[in-house]
Amino acid sequence: MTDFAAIAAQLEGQAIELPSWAFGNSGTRFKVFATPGTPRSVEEKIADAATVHRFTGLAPTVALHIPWDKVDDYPALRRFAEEHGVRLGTINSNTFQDDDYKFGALTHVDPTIRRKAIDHHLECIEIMDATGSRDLKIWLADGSNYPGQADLRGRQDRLAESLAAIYERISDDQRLVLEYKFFEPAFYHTDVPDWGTSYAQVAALGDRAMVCLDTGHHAPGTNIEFIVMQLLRLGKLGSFDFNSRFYADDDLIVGAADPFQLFRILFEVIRGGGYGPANPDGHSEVAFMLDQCHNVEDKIPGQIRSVLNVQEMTARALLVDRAALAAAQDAGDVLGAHQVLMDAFYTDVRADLAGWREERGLPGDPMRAYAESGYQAEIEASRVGGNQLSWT
Ligand code: LRH
Ligand code: MN
Ligand code: MN
Repeated sequence: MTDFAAIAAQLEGQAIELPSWAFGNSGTRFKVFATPGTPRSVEEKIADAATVHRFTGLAPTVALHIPWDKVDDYPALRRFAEEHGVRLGTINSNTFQDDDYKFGALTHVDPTIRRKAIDHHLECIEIMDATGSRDLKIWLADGSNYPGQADLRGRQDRLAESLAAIYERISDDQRLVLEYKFFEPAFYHTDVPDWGTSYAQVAALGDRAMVCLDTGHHAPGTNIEFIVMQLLRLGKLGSFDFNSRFYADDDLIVGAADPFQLFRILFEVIRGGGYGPANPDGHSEVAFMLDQCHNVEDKIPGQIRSVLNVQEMTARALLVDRAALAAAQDAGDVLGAHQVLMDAFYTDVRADLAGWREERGLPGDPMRAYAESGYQAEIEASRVGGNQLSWT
């Protein structure tokens, strides 16, 4: 058996959730470039996400962001998704685009604003009930810009109270995941800046509250795989928002900026039992999601490239000879242990993965198959009237 054949079964059933907002137009604060064929409705975003799944077999669910993806009839949206071969996934709340939240949402000093923010989350949970979604993802823009502006401790206490009010409404088959980010839009302090704060807050809530790790939300040089290890060790790594960054929260294609970092992260997920149902030591399956924007490239191939990058690095991380690694580590063989890891990282799995896909009735080269499918030309020609959706 080749090395790849030995790990092939563990690739079965890998699922990477797509963000609906990746299909909308996005940009920087300088300019949003409109891409022809961009969806004009939530349904068109879901149809595009379903297309990514059809070409890769890797993306069976699509995350919604409320209110960006607000509709009148969620059961109908759920049916629409299922008819297109995908399911609705994580519901992302949004308390960062309302004037009332200028000085905070779940942490605000004014109880009426806090109540409004809590109620928004309760509405998200009702949507989850209708869509069949498991996860409520909370990311807060709460923070301050100037030392002295806010009572840091008071805000943390109010956050705990608000989260408890939301968690109370989460049902047994649902989870709350709290995402952290070290800066932006606030620049002096952020109320959930790091994994430790997110961990402290979710640990106080209960078993169904977990941490969401967005790979773009750390200071440069942060050892993200260490955080992955620690959260898995504590049983609190709920999900990933995958993307890559060169400078700040760039939201570029995962694995584009630093494929080796993606490999190291995935190795710790596997090592820590967080990877997939096929993992015999799996104690908690960590949700893989993308959180990306495609500002200058076409969005659907951008998403196809992204899920393929995750699959490729997962395969390489599965190839690590863990017995040899442990033996070298125990023997204090520094360079031997390092080499075991690097041997797996440098293994080119692309041809094997192409064969693996073909065996499953998928295109061996999904990027090429999409380019040749005519789908892009079709959406560019047909999506002409109405408003193309932007990220926000
Ligand atoms: C914040 C964030 C969070 C939001 C998304 C649009 O930077 O990563 O996950 O929901 O961007
Ligand atoms: Mn995110
Ligand atoms: Mn982000």
